[in-house]
Amino acid sequence: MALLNPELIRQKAEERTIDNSAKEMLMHTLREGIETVWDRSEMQKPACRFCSDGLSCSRCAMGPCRIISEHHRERGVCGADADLVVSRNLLDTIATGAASHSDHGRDIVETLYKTGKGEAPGYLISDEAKLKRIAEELGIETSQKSNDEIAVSLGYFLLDEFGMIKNSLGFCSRAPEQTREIWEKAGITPRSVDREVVEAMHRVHMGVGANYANILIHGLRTSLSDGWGGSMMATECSDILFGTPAINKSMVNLGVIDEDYVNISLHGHNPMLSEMIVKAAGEQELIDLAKSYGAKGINLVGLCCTGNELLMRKGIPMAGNHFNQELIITTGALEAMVVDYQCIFPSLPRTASCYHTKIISTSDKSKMTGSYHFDFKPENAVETARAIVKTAVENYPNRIPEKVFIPGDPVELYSGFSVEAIKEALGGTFSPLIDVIASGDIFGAVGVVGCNNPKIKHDYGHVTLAKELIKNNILCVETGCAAIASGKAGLLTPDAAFLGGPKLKAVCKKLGMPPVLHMGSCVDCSRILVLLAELAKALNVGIDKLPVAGAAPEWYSQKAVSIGSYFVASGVYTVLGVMPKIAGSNNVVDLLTKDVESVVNAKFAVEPDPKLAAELIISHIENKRKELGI
Ligand code: XCC
Ligand code: SF4
Repeated sequence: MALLNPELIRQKAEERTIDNSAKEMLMHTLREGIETVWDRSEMQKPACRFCSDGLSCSRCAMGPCRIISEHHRERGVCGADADLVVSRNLLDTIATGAASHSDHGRDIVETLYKTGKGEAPGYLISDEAKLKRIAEELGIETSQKSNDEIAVSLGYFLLDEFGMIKNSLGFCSRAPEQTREIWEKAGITPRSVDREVVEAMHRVHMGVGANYANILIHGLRTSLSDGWGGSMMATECSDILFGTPAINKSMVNLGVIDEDYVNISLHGHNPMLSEMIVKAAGEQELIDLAKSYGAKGINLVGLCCTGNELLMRKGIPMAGNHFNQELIITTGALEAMVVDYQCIFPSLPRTASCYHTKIISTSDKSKMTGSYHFDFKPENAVETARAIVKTAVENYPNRIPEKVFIPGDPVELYSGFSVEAIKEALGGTFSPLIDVIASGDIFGAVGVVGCNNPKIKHDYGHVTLAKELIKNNILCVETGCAAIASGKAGLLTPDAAFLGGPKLKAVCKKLGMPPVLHMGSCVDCSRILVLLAELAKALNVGIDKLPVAGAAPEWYSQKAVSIGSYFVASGVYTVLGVMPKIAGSNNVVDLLTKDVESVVNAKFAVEPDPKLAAELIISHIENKRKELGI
């Protein structure tokens, strides 16, 4: 790698990303010979065709098996055919994603419960009104109770939904009646979070599920237990603990690193960690310590979804999305990267070994070889957060000034578009939004979500799709790494309205809103579900009737598969930019891209070219508008 000439280096960086600050850093890594996700992706090529098509199975000790029809290997040792191998692999993927979101949700619910019990010093109920509102919505008596008591009851109620005594999920009643009827008829109403995931694991065991359709239908049910269960709990309880996001302004891209400060990046997913680091980093004693080392103070920056949580609630600047995580280390000005779980490259300590940066892991679920580990728990959160920030500050003198290279200027963005914030901005009711959708001033709305994946040029899928959609007067609501991509590209400001079609532009101007709304982290895709439910109920239809769609142009994670599945199961047509590992079974492909429509009135499509994906979405929205008679 280090042998590339400057022109080749520039070309390679151009091929890999459209994020300008990332481009500069990428050229830097190519010059210095620092390995990144793109290099490893190249080294993995060519990918195994059987794995890519979902045709390999290593579930049991009679295998591993590969289905190779052209060589008459039609079945694994146990007798499983292509349909079964592919569908089982997919259910495994959905269950992994649902489990990840939901286990994050459980950590938050547990923190809320312990906060009420007085066992989590340092945590507070930040949104008391929401605590009451959610408790009452779930039928919990609040009138005679203190906030702490309500937190305990609500926490207990939700923890109970992970198990199976109740066999129902409270937040499912938020879905419109018509949507719930579809679930009932299809037999996919989720019964509890853990039950669906455990049952999925049971069904993929050798000799259990042997009918691909039956397996995939359970995949939909499992994903619903994530979207309307674990993820929704994560969102709602995070709002209660840390505040419901309100519209705010901040900055994004690798340029948010400030050479004069102790820089700490917060990477991962759960705000129960990152919010505590924010508190600690605001303590005068630690700021003074940073100053005593010659820094001007402490600069916190976000990455990925925990970054989104902080951006949404606190306006903490955002360094970037998934594929910015290695590049931020190569600025040479990052004292510590604090991580919890999910989407954290296991090789980060290796990247950091070329610099002074300390990778600090905090979750006993997610220990990393080569990281500094702090055992972070609700009970010890305050002291542990302080110790982590102190470690970062004390690392400042180890910075090697000759290695510091910080690219360009950050871009301005607006975030904080929770459902509550949107409603408030509309004057306390969704009717203005419904009116502009009905009049066609907003042609439709699309949830653009998900990750980065080296199979798609970094951020190109997200940004191109969003631009095409707004050009056609379609409002984008985004979460996760997609939202960060739009932020870096300048789409999250009211000024970006000039890129929108004339009608959307006028609406954005009138309301002073961006054409692309940042609604939060990946668990906050549940905010999109709530918004859809509100719109559908106002129109007295199921979600499947709305002129809306979902898209995951650059998805990579199992969580994204779960999100895509609960979008579809909730009635939302969803276009993926990366082909899932299902091509080995025509039956599975047909079921997901055609036949599932007869069950939930929505389906998947796969289209790697974001411009063509936009065409698919526009024509879908056109059809939905016709059906609705608007
Ligand atoms: Fe991870 Fe949530 Fe994907 Fe980004 S979008 S790469 S899942 S951080 Ni959530
Ligand atoms: Fe092979 Fe069947 Fe075992 Fe899978 S479950 S490894 S297909 S024998």
